[in-house]
Amino acid sequence: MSKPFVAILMGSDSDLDTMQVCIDTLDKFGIGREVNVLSAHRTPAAAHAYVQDADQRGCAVFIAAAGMAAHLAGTVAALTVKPVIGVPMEGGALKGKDALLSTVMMPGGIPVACVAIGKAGAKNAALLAAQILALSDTTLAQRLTDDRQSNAASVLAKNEAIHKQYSK
Ligand code: RP5
Repeated sequence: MSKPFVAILMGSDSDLDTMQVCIDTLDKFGIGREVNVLSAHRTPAAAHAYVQDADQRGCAVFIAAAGMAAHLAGTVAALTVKPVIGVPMEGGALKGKDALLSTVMMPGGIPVACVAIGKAGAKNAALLAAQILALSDTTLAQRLTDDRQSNAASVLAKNEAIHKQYSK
């Protein structure tokens, strides 16, 4: 059986700058990934074909990033029963609020796990995908636990430095 991987789809190459942190975070945990620019509106047939093919090849989690009228995550979710994480892009006249609502307000029956707008969401999408994969991978689960502890230690170190510098 092929190793499970994460499929990242983004609606435009203009989303890549935001989604780079998602790619980097998956790489940090050694998670296989495929990255695609495919749009629910501009390339619907190619998006449809890719999702069905990736699903059959062992994709474990789909991450779909799109801005404006962001229908990509919902479109992917309609085509698979694998978990789909939607990342609303921070752009356009409404600064991502349009994408947030388009991604999160799915009708009952077709779930999308929607994360935050922009880079925080892109990072969390990768971490959430890793947590899903870690349900059946104890090594990955331990790496996620270690990473969480190391992040907490770094915040506490910053607290100590700032506390010393600014407290009288
Ligand atoms: C969405 O429209 C894309 O995901 C992107 O966030 C936004 C703008 O796309 P471009 O006009 O920059 O290609 O479909």
